[in-house]
Amino acid sequence: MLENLLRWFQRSVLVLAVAACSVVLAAPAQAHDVLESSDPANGSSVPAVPSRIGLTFDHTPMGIGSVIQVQDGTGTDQADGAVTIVDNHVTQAVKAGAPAGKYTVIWRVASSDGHPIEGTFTFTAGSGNSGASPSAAGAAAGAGGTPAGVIIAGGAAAVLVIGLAGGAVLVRRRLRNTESDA
Ligand SMILES: [Cu+2]
Repeated sequence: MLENLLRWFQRSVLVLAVAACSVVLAAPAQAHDVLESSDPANGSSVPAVPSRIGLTFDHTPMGIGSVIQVQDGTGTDQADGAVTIVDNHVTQAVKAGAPAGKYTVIWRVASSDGHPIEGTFTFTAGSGNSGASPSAAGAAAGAGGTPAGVIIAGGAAAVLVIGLAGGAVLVRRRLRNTESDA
């Protein structure tokens, strides 16, 4: 009778753990971030190369592995300094003196669910970037917030620990019963 109960409990813990893991795996697919807009907009013509490129996502990407290349017409990367993420806005400074012409922006960021996402867009600038580089100010601002994936994983781990602790108590009780029976 007690053995059956223990077996049932062990199975419950296993089911619970598997369920917790599938929540962890299922949640990310729904939370995959999407690029909502860019500045300059894809395919647009602007009077001059802007001093920074802006990307707006529907969620705040994680502050890891972000790369934004700003390639001029010759394929030279005119990006200046690191990518800056503030809320759902991702910014890349452009080198002062970046020439006029067609640009291709190649971006890659870590979605808030941890998946890498990437894309490209283009714009054409009538003249070069004459402004001072804002990269020093941009680099000071870091990414903030706790990634949702970390919270979910923490919750799953807590469920697992509670389940294992419960199982250990049952096993101990069962051992004590076995001893008193003997
Ligand atoms: Cu995803």
